[in-house]
Amino acid sequence: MKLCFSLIFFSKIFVAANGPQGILYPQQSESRELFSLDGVWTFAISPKFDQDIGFKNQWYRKELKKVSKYVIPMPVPSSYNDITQNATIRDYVGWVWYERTFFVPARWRGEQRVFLRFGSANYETVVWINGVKVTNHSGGYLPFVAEVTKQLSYGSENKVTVALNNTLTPLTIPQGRIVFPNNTDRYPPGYFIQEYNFDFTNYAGIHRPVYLYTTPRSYIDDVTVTTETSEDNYFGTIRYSILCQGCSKDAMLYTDLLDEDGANVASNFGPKNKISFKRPKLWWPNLMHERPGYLYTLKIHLKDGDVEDFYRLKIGVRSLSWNSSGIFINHQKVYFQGFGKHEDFLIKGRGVDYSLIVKDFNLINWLGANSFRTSHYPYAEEIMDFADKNGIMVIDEIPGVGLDHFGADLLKNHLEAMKELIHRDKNRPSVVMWSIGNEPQSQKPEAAPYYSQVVNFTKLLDPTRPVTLVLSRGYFEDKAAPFLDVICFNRYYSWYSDTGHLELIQQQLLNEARNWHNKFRKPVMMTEYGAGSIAGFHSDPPVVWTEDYQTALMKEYFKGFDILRKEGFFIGEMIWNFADFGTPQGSTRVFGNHKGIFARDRSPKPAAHLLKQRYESIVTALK
Ligand code: BDP
Repeated sequence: MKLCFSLIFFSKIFVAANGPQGILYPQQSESRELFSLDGVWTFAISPKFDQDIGFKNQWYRKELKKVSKYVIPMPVPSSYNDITQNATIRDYVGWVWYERTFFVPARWRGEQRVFLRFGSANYETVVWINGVKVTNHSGGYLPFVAEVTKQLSYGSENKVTVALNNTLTPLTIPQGRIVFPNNTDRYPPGYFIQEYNFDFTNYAGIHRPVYLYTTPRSYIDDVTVTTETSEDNYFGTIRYSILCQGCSKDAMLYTDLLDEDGANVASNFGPKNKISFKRPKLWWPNLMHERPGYLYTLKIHLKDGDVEDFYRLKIGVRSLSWNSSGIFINHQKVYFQGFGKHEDFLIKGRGVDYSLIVKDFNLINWLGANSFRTSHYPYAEEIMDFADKNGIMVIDEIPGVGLDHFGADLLKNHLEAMKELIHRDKNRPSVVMWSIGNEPQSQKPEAAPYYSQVVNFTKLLDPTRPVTLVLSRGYFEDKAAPFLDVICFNRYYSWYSDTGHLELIQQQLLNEARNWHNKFRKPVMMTEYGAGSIAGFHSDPPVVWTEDYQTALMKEYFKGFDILRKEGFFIGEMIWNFADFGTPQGSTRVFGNHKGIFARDRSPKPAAHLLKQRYESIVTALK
């Protein structure tokens, strides 16, 4: 096998465009207009062996239907993989093209700015407005924005063109490789496959909403908020700093803190200040308070001569701290009862879908869960908003899944992804921990300097949250754990190892969790355990793949968790997975991964009822 990456797939090297520094979620306000570009776009793939044709022939200056033979409608937001009946599109690796037209009102001409913002697109994206390049972005799960004021035509029709490439290489986050088998007896010339070391479909497309929005010439570009509470939670303090663009030195900033009924709680002014007040309504995790997820609104008002801008940011007031045995919110120790999830559904793949978001949060509440991990990449802002307002604690994970071969170039991309994630999610009360990756080859000596740098960088950007890395190598060989605040580990006793031997689970779980804690003296949490079950498969005594085996296995883990919790350092359990999900085809995957407690369509398996009983009993025991 010959490994070849980047050459044909990333033959264009793009210099990052200068843009705004903030990535605030767009909103309508007294001074801003918001216009969605979601809907049905025009779509075409590039010919397999002429990947650069769209760039060479400047497709962005023309209409796609005039330059490509096969142009089809494509929904945005959505993955493109499962939309057609065409296996070439489902499995496509390389450059695809999207295009749509839209009108820009004449009233937008003049004294304002217009921005174009993508919630995410996987992986490498280039964007043109009316044939002029306005931005490019690398990375599949984070937003990017470009000012397009000068490129738009006002009071007339405009065109946006997007080129998107889903190729993963050893330098992308996550990594992948393009393999050209050189056995001509078995493969035609030029045949290649995309391989990657993770267990979920590398869905591709414009996955999250696309917005056009306006701001005044001087505008609020970014806000950073941190909060704390006094030891007895009687005082709350909010510290904020606000970044303006285009402002004169006389510009003034005013802030109002509004409660959920819109009543003013406190006011202040200036770009950097604090608001302290008595008896704050705190942001509590679900089930730790009768009113979890309380959110205030920080209303920001910029006045620069005649120009005014308004932005409203939802914030939760809470303290967050940690030590060698736990994480504390508002000075109370928390126990994580949740799961790993995926952004995954039939037809849309990873595309944002409000019906699915609301359904999933209904299920999260039904289960009595208080947390999830954004395994194995940052989730949509639309999902994170629900976590904030439902009091669901989030372990916010970067797409550094299954990393191997730790070099300087990979590190650069990893740090950039961390920077963008923190930039996007820094103000969210639900985010209580950063996860800098999942199951890397952390036994390798190079993993030590690599992860020490990722942790240091993360702490530099955000000293207010603990940092973890989800580990799968043994405590005796792992090189990354010393740098972490919390040890998260994944293990599949009696599934991948000692398959069928439920009687070994407790012993293995207890020994391993204790060993992690004894060696590193940090809080320990299990972020994955579970078993696959096909809905409708049964046996007694249970055998693997039946629903009975899944529940029998869970009961053994629960016994172990109960013992560990009493020892003080064990801070949480997250089952793998919330729901069945799509994976690449493989002989160990039966139409996807079936470790969900819900099927992919969200119908509950017996495991969901059992988990609900467990999570409810943990809460009752606390009362
Ligand atoms: C773990 C991975 C997760 C997989 C899971 C499994 O972290 O992404 O889906 O195994 O095999 O190692 O089900």
